[in-house]
Amino acid sequence: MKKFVHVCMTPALIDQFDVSEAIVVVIDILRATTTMCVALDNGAEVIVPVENIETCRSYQEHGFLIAGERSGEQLAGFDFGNSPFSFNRETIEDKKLAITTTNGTRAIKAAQDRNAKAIVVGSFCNITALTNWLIKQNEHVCLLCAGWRDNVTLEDTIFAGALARKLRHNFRRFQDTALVAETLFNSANTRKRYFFRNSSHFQRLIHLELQEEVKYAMRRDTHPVIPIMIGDGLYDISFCQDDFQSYVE
Ligand code: 3SL
Repeated sequence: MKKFVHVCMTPALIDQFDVSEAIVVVIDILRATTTMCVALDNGAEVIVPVENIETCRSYQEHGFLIAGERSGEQLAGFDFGNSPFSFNRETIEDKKLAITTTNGTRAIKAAQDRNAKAIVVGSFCNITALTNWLIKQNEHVCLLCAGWRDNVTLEDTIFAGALARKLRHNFRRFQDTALVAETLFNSANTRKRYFFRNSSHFQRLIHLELQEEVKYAMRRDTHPVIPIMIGDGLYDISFCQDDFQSYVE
């Protein structure tokens, strides 16, 4: 029997699917999960996602760099905001990073609170590596869209649809949300920029003059890394030598 793939459109709906028996893929295309993939691919040792601003700040005393935004803007006193462009080899290689974002880190926390079997991070920049890895695991999969403050967002749903379509032959859909997301992706596919342009978060980022970041977040397979939660931190999965189960249990 094939395993399920489920699309959870916002963290508010997470309780509709038992993630304790599933790999949760946290999705926040603009920009948190794109940024996390970039930072790990450029050599970050670990990324600790933190929900609360003050907790994140406290990591500074423990030798961490700290990154954070609220409503897209960098937090005062933080080393970085949430731009994928901030994390190149010079700034992040072999460094430890703690990060807090409006929705992305919150979605990771929601999956942790429900005892997800494993938590990984997805974005267009790692979609092929992630697809191949998920197919190999043969576990239930929950594609958890971070959305915006518990609302559905277009860009996360489009990505969930892209990934659900790639997984379609190896998994069964749990509910229609996977079909809805796939259908949206099919309409958007070659016109993603046009679709994104009308979305609320795109408008927010344009206001902050971050259009280059949006373009970057739409590119596929630029960072073929799989960030996986082990304890409190995200690590490049190659660190587990393909035996993630013995690390996450
Ligand atoms: O919501 C989040 O986690 C962020 O990715 C939002 S922003 O792109 O930094 O505005």
